[in-house]
Amino acid sequence: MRHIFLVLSLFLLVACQGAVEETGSDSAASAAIVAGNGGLEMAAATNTSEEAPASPREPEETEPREAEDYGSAFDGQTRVPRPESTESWTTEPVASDLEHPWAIAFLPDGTMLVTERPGRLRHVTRDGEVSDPIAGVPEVDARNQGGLLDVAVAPDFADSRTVFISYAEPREDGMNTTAVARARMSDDARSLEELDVIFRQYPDVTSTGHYGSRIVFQDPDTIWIGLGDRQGHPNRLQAQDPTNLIGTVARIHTDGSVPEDNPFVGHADNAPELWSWGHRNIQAADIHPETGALWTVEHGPRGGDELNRPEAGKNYGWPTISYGIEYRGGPVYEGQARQDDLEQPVYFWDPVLAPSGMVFYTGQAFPAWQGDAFIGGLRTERVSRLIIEDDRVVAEEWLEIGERVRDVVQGPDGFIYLATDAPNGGILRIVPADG
Ligand SMILES: [Ca+2]
Repeated sequence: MRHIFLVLSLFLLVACQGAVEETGSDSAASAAIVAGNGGLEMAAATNTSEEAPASPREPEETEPREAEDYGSAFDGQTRVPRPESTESWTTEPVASDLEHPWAIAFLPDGTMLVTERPGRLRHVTRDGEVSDPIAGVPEVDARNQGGLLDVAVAPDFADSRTVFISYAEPREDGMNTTAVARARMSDDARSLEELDVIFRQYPDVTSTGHYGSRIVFQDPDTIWIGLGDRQGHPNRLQAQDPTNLIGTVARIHTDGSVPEDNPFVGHADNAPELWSWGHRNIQAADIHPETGALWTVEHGPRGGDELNRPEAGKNYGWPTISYGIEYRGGPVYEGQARQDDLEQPVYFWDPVLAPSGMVFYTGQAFPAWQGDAFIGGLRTERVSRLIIEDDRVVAEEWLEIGERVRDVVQGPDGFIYLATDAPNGGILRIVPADG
């Protein structure tokens, strides 16, 4: 009886942690209220450069840190100054009535594919007209953080009509995993054809959190997949075990095969798909437009969200080291933020963003933003703009959106498109403000 009680308590603890983490709130109920506020009726967020701060070298962040004692490993690893000037911008609605949209991907004709977490993929026109659900999406485990997650369009889509989706896949015995499937989009964009599951994180676990799952292309034949630690003790301890794919970045070819130059190919028991390890929950990733390097952003513990530039075969430390504290309070295991043989993040947020979605901006609509990283915030309801020089963050600006931001992508028009996370969410875009 006592055993059952303990198991139940642990389950409830983990479940509550999942609900709290993405809101950064002590109350899951208040999160539901905030989420219910979504929709397009809210006034558009606007900022103009005339409102530039009086003291431009002050950090934008003024809230106290969760773990002040941890300091940082180098200057500029957290709370960098805000930039001195910015573009004038505003937001405008593109599409509405989407249930927890998770990802946006543009097709070559300027229309979009959008996932809704409960398990629907939709086609959205440039005018914001939303299609019926596209047929052929596999069954998903849509409990808690799970469901249909990322969508990515192959660089050769114009010829191949190939798309990729990631999702929480139900497995045997009540378990699940993060899967990636490749499919052909029918000519009328109404159904997925020839669907093939090319990747599964292993092992399967019993959890409904930390699926990660952003897909990015290194080249037309190779993708990186940012994964999660499947949340809570003991799952997350496996992020320090390189024989599995818990808490990793995986790298595979688009046919599902393993690239021969992956760091652990031929290394005894280590997972051949593994690119980097020791990650907590990667929900944002993009390729740097000049260096071609992979950058990722992961949900950390309370005060430990991280920006990383994952390199082949390296260990990014979770949960052995981390900034921040447990969501329930108290240190993460030994309470260490640094260790010589483990990698430091390029940057971390304390307090957290609850990050999701990332793009390096290369468009013409905002010339002053070219080369900067834009990262979505769920808890913070903002987009964080990072100015990066020589692989270090030198300035951070907050674009206050006023809705939970789940994905951030650049449109072919150079505008920045956002998926807003709510039961009645939608797509917004950031456009230049008049004048
Ligand atoms: Ca780390």
